[in-house]
Amino acid sequence: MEMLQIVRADGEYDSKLEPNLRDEDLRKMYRQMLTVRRFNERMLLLQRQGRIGFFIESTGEEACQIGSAIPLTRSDWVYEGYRDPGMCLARGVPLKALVDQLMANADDPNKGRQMGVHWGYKDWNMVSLSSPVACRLSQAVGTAYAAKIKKDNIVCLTSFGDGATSQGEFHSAMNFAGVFKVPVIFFCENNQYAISLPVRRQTASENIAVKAEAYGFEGVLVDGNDVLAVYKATKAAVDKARSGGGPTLIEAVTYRLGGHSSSDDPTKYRHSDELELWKTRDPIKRFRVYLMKKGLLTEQEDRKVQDEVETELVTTIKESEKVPRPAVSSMFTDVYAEMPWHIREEADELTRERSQQ
Ligand SMILES: Cc1ncc(C[n+]2csc(CCOP(=O)(O)OP(=O)(O)O)c2C)c(N)n1
Repeated sequence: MEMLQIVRADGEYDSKLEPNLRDEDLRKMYRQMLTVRRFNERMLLLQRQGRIGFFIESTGEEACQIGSAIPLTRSDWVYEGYRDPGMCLARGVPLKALVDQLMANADDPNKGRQMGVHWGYKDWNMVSLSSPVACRLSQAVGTAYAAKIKKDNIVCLTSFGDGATSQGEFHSAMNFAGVFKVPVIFFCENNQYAISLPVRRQTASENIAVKAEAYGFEGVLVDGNDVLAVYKATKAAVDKARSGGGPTLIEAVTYRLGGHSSSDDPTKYRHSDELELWKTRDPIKRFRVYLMKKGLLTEQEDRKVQDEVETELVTTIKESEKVPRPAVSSMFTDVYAEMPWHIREEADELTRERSQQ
């Protein structure tokens, strides 16, 4: 199986394969990838300073996140992963909403109730993330199948890691999607590790994309550090799903440059040589060179974008930190349409106790 690559690690590109994107779209993609990179760096620092509780980095996986989200429309549905803040941004979720989520403050649309990095933005059709590995796959298949029955012209994309492909749920979701020709895109960000377990211990198959064959639909292997290749593969899968052609499994080959989470030390289980090799394949560096070769970015413009992204982040963090925690009373709301008596009793008791403190 050949891997789709349009822009090589050194920024050279195959003009015959370039997707049809406007100059302003390409510049926007670059800016969004940069935002994800700086967001990751800053949030990890905030975690180390005790200003947020927990964080999961996605440094190195920016092309996967941006390239896969752009081909979707606003009415499509996304079951994103914790390593997909860029998918949120590319769908239009404001940066502040991401920072609010991590700060668990009152402006967070989910009112601070979810675990950090468990994104979920109803207004952008991004479903609140469930932690168990691979459980999003069948949720996405269910949503896409329902849309098919209702004849809603939407597709559903779900993103997951290489580790998820060893779960039974991966098999169930892929099998159901194949049999019922469900309009779903399985987007596997193969970042080479499931916490400390390398992908070679995950499967004996030549790759993950090839597994789609067993379920009767197409599997596509793509360079996950090449944003144009990710875009092109996802766009084709989205168009196919929307026109009734059923599911696609996309394996985007990438690398997690950081740890699994803010609680992990990757030097314990992987060699620095490997890390250094993957740094030479950096998705942002190569896209920058590509844009410069195309005459769409100068050194000066690059510095300006970098500064703007940095300023936006700093301002956003300041704003989010000013927002108070959600009101304690909010923990009793949103569970039932009408509050039942036993919850009312608990809420009243808490109010009484707090007023006596
Ligand atoms: C069913 C289940 N088992 C174990 C865990 C603990 N866990 C959280 S993330 C993770 C690794 C997932 O790896 P992968 O699917 O490759 O995604 P990545 O984190 O690399 O993006 C594990 C084992 C879990 N959340 N759910």
